Order: sequence, then structure tokens, then C-alpha cells
Amino acid sequence: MSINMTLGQFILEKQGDFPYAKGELSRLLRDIGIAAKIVNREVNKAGLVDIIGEVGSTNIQGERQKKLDIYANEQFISAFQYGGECCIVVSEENDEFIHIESEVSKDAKYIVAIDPLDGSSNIDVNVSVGTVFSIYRRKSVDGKATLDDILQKGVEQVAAGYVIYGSSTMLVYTTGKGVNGFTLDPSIGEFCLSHPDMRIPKDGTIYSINEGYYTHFPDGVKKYIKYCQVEDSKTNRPYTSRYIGSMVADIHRNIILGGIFIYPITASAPNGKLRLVYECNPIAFIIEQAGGKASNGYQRILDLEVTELHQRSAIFMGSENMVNKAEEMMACFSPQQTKRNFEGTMVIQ
Ligand code: AHM
Ligand code: MG
Repeated sequence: MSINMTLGQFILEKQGDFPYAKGELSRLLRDIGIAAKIVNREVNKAGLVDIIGEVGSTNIQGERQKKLDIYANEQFISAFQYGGECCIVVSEENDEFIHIESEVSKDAKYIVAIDPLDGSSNIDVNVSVGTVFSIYRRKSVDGKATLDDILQKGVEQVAAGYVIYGSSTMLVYTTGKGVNGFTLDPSIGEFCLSHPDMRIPKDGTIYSINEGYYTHFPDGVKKYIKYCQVEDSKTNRPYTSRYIGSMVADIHRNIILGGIFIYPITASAPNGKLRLVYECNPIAFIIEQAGGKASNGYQRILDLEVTELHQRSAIFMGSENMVNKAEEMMACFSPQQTKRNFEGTMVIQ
């Protein structure tokens, strides 16, 4: 049986794409791959909670059981600490950014933004969850990196990716030269190249949005949903509605099959729910690199100004033609003016 190229081999081979690369980014990606395998092991055991103990209880080895998202956060941070290629981590799990201080990371020039376990409420019901990561080069050249180093637009990302812990576990990433997917082969404990050069279809027939909040959506989104549901044989409508509630899983499916994922502003999330730095930007980078489009309904996600670590944004992303259509509806029925009114003081009829 032939073995596919492993993630480690692939990363090394691709280092040649960057003539001045010294291997730091390659090592950082490798560290993410290692932490992902450890997280995968624990996610797979999640159903055994009655055997190994509830969160907060003490297990048979006398260790306190941790929530998996906290556990995942610790695994990634310690992988960065040991690896030494990252100076700052921004994580959904931490209010403030974290300086990675270790002997080996003194001159580290990369910044990682991460959502260690996105959709973690799905774990209890055995539904796929994910990790989302984004890598930037720090702007300052010496001294301790600061908030200014972090607040970069998505377009500045040097790499981004996600891990999906699903029926199989995959790591998908880009360094700005296309998107490649690796499936974890549990028999050898390696991510193996299974989805080279992933491309999202220009058109799709899947729309993914939490329709339960329909009443609270802007008119442009309501109109787009109605458009998806109208019968039209030329455009294969009505489309199919698929919403897992785990962004990585919804996006992964839509990249492969073609579709649109929308999380707009709502009454309870007047600026959107998803976080720009470690959820929207990395996925937007992947989507664009796969040939798709990512927007906040009006503007490219990767061009949005970043002013806060945990800033939120509305997001419309996926197959280019579908996102274009949704943007058209937003421009027509929820023009920029309306959107501004929504911010902060959104009034629901
Ligand atoms: P989380 O970071 O608290 O896990 O929330 C992010 C998740 C996404 O994975 C998913 O797309 C979305 O929240 C689902 O939200 P909702 O339940 O409001 O539809
Ligand atoms: Mg999240």
C-alpha cells in the first residue's frame, strides 16, 4: 500500500515556495499539527465522560477533568512554548493576548490567533468541532511584541487553517498559495495529504444560516433566504439548507460541495457573533485561496480594520456567485445606511 505524503513532508517541500524562508513558519505549522493530534485524541474520548469523569471532577489518576476547550487551549499554547516560533498568542479562551516567554522563543517573529475548539457545545452531542488558526508576522522588529503587532488586517495573514474533528480528522491550511487538506491516518498517527489544491465551486446549492433567528435578520438577509427557497430550474433552486452550528464543519462541507455560510448581525449579536481575528479572517483567507469569496455583506472580510482582539463581524462566505447574490440583496434591501443604524442601537420591529 502506498502512503500519501505526510503533513510534515509537505510543509518541508513547500518551504521552497518562500526563497528566504528559514523554516520558522514550517516549524510553527508542524507544532500546530502536533497539538491538533493531541486535541483529537481527547475529543475522541469525549463520549467516555461517564467513565473518565465529569468536568470539574477528579479522575482515577487524581487529575482534575477540564473542559475540552480549555484543554485544547493549553495544548496549543504549550506547543508554541516548546516550538519557540511564536511570540504572542491571541485566543478565544483568553481575554488578553499571551506573551510566549521561553528560552527558545526570544526572537520569534510570528503571532498566532486561535480558536482552540470552536463549536465546543457540540461535543456533548457528538457533532464535529474544529480548531481555527491564523498566523501573522509581527510588525515591530525588536523588544516585546505589543497589541499594535496584533491588530493587522486579515490580508496580512501569512498562513491560516482549520482542523475539523469529525468522522475523520482533517487539517486544512493555506500559506497564500492554494489550499491543501490532510486527513489524520490513525493507524500511523500522521496527517496525510488527501485533498490537494482544494477549490470551492463557483456556484453551489447549499445555504447555511441559523434560520431560527430569521425575524431578527436584516431585510437583505431575509430576501436572500427567500431567494434560496424559490423554485427556478436554471439555478437549481430551491437550494438545500444545511446548518450544523459548528462553523468549521459547515465551511468544510461548503468548500467541498459549494455553498454559502452566513452569520449576519442579529438582535442579540448587533455586530455579528463570529470573531474577526481568529474565526472570520482565517476562514476568509482559506475561502479566497480556494477560489471563493468572504464578505461582511458589503466589504471584503480581509480588508476590515482590526481594532480589538475579540472584535466581531457579520460574515457571508463561500461560493463566489452565491456571495455576490447575497451582497446584491444586502445592497438593495439593507444598504450601508441601514447597517449603520443596526450597529449598537439595532431596532427590531
Ligand atoms: P463558539 O466560538 O462560542 O463555539 O461559537 C461559534 C459557533 C460557530 O462554530 C457556529 O457557526 C456558531 O457559533 C453557531 O452559533 P448559533 O448557535 O448562534 O447559530
Ligand atoms: Mg469560536
